[in-house]
Amino acid sequence: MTSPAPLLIDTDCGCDDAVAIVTAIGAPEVTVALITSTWGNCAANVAARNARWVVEEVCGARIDVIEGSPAPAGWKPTGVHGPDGLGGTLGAAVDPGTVRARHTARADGAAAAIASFARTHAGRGRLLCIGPLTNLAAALTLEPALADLIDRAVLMAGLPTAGGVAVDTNVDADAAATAAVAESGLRCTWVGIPHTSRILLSESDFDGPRGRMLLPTQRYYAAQRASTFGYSPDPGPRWRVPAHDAVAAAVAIDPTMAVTQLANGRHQKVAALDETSIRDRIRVALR
Ligand SMILES: [Ca+2]
Repeated sequence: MTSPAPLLIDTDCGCDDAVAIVTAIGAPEVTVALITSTWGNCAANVAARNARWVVEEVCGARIDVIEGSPAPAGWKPTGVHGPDGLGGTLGAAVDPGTVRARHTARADGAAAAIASFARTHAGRGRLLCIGPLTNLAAALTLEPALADLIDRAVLMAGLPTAGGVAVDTNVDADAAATAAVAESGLRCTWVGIPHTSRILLSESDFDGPRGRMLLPTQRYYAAQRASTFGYSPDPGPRWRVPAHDAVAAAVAIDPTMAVTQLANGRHQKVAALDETSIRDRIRVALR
């Protein structure tokens, strides 16, 4: 068996990001080498705090988390993921004391960390980007060879159409960054919302030790998403929550879980998913 592929996760750590991180850490095919945070579901510093909580408290792991650039002036989170990005479970204030600050952040930020990861793991490193693409676009500028150094980047985002039509939150949030990534020579797999929203998780998927820690975040997120996607808003046993970012994580872990179409250049977009295998993969990781 080949050694696990190094994986960097770039995340605006909200409720579905938390499931994605647990899924990736639990996968034997990859080693999560580094996590960088970005703004989106919450501010980048809150996302870093949230990711640390998932890594350390939920998974009992030790992985460096690097805080990304702050959001553009005037940006405010939608609140879909709660005031803290995790359904209110951790609180909005970023208090280093709430999660043990065992890791040293790079002073030069997330983009430099992505570039450094790419050079260290040249030809083998994979990226999983599950927030706005601000950090990745900055890394492409910082390291012109990034596209050739990275084995594959899996993005929880729809590949923008030729007309620039808005596709989903991660695409819209930083449209300039999305365009820069879409026009780059990176080997990207774009996993859009029409596919990720098909895989729904429910109460019984969270009955293991890790799942139980995430359950309050998922109940909150499920209630927020019910009206948009037509899921049950019932807070009882019928609630459902879209696995969005965890679906992209599964594709980053095992590319055979997705059937893709070549879109342009080195960019591929998902045409179909092995939904049963992806769901099973997430369930096992939550135990
Ligand atoms: Ca996300």
